[in-house]
Amino acid sequence: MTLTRKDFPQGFIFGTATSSYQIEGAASEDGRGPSIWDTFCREPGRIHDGTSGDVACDHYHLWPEDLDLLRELGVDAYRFSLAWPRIQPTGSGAVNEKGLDFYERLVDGLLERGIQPYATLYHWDLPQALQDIGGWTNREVAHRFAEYAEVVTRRLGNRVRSIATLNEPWCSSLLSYDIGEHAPGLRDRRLALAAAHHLMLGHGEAMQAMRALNTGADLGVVLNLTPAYPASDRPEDLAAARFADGYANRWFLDPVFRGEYPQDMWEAFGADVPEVQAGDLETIREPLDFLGVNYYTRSLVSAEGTQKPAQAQYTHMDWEVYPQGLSDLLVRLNREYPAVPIYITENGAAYPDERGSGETVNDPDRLAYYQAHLAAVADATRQGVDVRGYFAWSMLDNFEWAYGYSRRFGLFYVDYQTQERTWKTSGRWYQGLLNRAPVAAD
Ligand code: GBH
Repeated sequence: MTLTRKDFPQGFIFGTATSSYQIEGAASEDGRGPSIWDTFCREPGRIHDGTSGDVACDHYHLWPEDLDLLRELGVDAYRFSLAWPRIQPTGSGAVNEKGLDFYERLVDGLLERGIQPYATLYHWDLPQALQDIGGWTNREVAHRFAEYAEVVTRRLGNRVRSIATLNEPWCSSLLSYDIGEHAPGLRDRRLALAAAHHLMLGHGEAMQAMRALNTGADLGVVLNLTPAYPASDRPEDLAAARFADGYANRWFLDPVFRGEYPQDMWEAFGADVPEVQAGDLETIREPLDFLGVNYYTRSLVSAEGTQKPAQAQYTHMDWEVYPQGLSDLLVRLNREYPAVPIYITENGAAYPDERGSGETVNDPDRLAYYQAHLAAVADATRQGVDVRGYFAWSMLDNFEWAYGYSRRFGLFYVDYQTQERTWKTSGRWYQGLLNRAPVAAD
């Protein structure tokens, strides 16, 4: 069964996504201040291949060519993030106009090419100066974030189709302060839950500040959701799966949609729970125009720990390929939370692509991953879930955080020596789905 646009609702948006630190490079150009990822990458042992985003895909310079590739790909929309330290090098106060100008050129460049800009304000590159006062564990940073959101929205709000506040607050809090895999690399659950609360508070305050500007851009937040399945129906496995779901998903979904933390998790976290001030949860519950969902895999949980089914397929990240998890997740969101338009803001897979001698990089596994997950999205829409669009992660191979350049997610292969971009078969397939004839190179 070949997928076509007709399998999706009228007006469904197809796009692809990137983030600032992962592709831009130009880490100290035009007044950009240091971010926590610049710092983290310099700490020995943090990044598996010892690299950083200093150069990355050099998109800061190559953006016009990259936007031409997007046009050739035929996407309706492009999701990118803005680097806060380009716009406010120390995270507060005066605006660095050169930084904001870059994003203005990018947005105008997209519009000129008929591509709708979907902006994300925060994809993890916190100004280092704000980490120096405690980062997201400091409530003050939430207020700084709302000011930054206002600055960006004043300039670009009337030209972008959509603004997401945060990308994956789970990663910026629990993965960064509890698990310690991302910047700033701490292992302290109490700090992690404080960070999570202030991230969500910053999201809510930013929503309110942006709402007041009335620009017409859709406003929302992007969550990474990892559905947790119990390995069996033993009560202890069910309980473990419920905890995993609370830790990964409900800790963020419940405050945003219900204005409350999940009771079972609040009890399980005991003394580590955050300080919640009067009014915080009301702010966090500010109504959304959309929810962005990033989906990569599921978890299969038993009381003994996470299981890896032997029959399953795994990507280069060692994440199980489980497309059913995406349709299950969407149906569940629709059933358990208030209806809101949903975008799949990221979905994709890493595979160890090798650049051969041919014109195209052959990546059948990634292509199959996209086909299966897009079919799962189409299936969810037939079950009544209001999914408005899908963004493939990622447009380009890029700096994959703790994995450096050792993991490739792109529709386009990037040769980091030459910065040459090469089409992958998955990119050609996506182009075909989008129903534009391949354009001959000129
Ligand atoms: C996204 O994070 C990021 O937004 C993006 O920048 C990044 O490049 C992309 O994914 C690929 O990593 O960790 O084994 O328990 C996704 C982060 C991935 C975190 C799946 C939870 C669950 C599997 N999520 N992960 S596991």
